[in-house]
Amino acid sequence: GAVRAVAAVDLGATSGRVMIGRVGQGVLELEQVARFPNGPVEREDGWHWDLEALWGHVQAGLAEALRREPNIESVGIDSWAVDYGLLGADGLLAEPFHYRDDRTARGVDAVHGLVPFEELYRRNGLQFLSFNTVYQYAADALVAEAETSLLIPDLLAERLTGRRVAERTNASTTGLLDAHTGEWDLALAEALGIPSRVLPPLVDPGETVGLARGLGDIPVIAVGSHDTASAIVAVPLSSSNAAYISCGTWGLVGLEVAEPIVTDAARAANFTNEGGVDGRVRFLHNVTGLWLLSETVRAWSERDGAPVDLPALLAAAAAQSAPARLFDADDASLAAPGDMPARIAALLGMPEPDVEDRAAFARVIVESIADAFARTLRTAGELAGREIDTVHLVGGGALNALLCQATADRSGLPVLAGPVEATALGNVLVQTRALGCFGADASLEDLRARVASVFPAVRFDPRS
Ligand code: LRH
Repeated sequence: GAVRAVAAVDLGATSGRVMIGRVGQGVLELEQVARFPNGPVEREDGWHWDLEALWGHVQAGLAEALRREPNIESVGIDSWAVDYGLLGADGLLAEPFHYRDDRTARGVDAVHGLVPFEELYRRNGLQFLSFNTVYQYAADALVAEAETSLLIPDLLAERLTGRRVAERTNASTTGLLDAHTGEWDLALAEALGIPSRVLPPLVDPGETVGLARGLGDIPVIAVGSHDTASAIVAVPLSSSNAAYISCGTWGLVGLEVAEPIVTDAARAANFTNEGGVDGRVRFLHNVTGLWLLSETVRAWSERDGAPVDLPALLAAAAAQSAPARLFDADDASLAAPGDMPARIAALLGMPEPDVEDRAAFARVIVESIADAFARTLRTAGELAGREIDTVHLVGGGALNALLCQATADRSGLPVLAGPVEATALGNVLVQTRALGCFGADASLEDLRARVASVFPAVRFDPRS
């Protein structure tokens, strides 16, 4: 049959992109149409996202995609989780906050004062992250004035279609979705003083949200709008003993399971049960990922007054010997934007590196991330009662051979790297499945088999 085309908008915490996805007999490809930087912007009241800039890039990117490929049949949008915009009758009430803004600390105390974490976990299945939407709401006085609250991809879909909905995989990261039923936990919202009117009707990946008015009325199709949910669609998992690491700003390390695991042990290990496409559960833990490298390079570039080249730095890091000392990549002091080299040096108990020692320092960062990945893989296997035999590492981190090899070495497991653009691929696959490209009842396994056949993985075997 003919090759069909869709547009995928994929917004990450450090960059966004608009892609054309093409699917046909033996064809599964992405064409990047636009790529633009993203990041926290500091305002008087804290760290925000420049939503209007993102919206401008999304509109321009989609217009260019349609110019290049007039046959595009639909649009799907995904982004990082948890962040939201509050809407009144006339649109946004305020610029969305960045989840790394520390106002959420107040929200944590307020929420746990009303509902203890043990009970929250039983209900929503979410690991404790101080920025889960529920904590942000508790620190946000404007919630009381809002008509509705939309997570970032839903907010952009609303601008395209006028429809206000909550896509379910991303809604699962708010803390207000019942992990067992997949519906809003209205009793929990009420206990926390969150008005139920701000929680919009839920839609599932594959459903049409509405028609994009400025784009010739092509449909906006809900995808796994949580970027990690889309990424996991495109992980070519070969068996239930295969684990994944979706590695960008964060390293999301875990397994796909059929039912939430909300045991005391899972809670103590801070494992999450996020909603996946087709009702699958993403049982995983957030490990701080490439954020540590991107913030370090940002700090050095500011200090030098000239950009530090990350690929060159990583090449030099690979030539260093393996470090004796590591730091805990999950340490809370590394969460906020700021002087990352100074904070890491403080954790290591050593002075900040001179320019000539930067490669060795980058090596410590990469090995520390890999060490956290390896520990988390072991814990995931134990908690789920699975003998993990393979690790799929997808996302931008798959380009980092040093990280892939270190993860193999430290976990003792083969690492299969790629696809790099798993998130955009997952976005495209869910749209094109909804359009009927894979037959009426194609499963995730069918989609993953297609990924495996078109994107061969790069294999890293553990060295002793
Ligand atoms: C990765 C991600 C992750 C969330 C975090 C906020 O981009 O969506 O899954 O925990 O950002």
